[in-house]
Amino acid sequence: TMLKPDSVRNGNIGAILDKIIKSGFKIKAMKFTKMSNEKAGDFYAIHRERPFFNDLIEYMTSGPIVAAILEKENAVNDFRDLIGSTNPEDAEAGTIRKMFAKSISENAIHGGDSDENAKIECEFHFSSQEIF
Ligand code: FUP
Repeated sequence: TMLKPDSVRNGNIGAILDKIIKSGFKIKAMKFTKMSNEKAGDFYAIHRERPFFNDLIEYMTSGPIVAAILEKENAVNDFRDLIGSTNPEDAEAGTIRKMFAKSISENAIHGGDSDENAKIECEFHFSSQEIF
């Protein structure tokens, strides 16, 4: 996961992590970091041709984030249920995006969309020595 720059700026890191932990996810790795333009571009390479790409990169590099690796049975699906729809307007009540996100472009948190991508994203942010 990544707690995005708006979550850091708005003081929501603690509340969001509390919800994640209380939902049964175990923290395997965590860091407070800032993405470079290049790293953010690589992370969101799949969206490079989309009209919102430049705004997405500007936002994701606008301040520090919290990156973490989370462990749970059925983690990818359960985490997507916990964070809610990409657009907070469509997100279910009680989800992290409904509670903490302002808009589709500044939507508080990232979650991997498949086991395969989650593994790639773990390796994107963490070396093997940083995973416990
Ligand atoms: P998600 O998997 O829910 O994070 O959503 P996507 O991978 O579809 O989108 C990644 C990020 O691109 C979103 F978190 C925010 C941004 N985005 C927009 O700004 N506008 C859009 O219409 C779609 C996505």
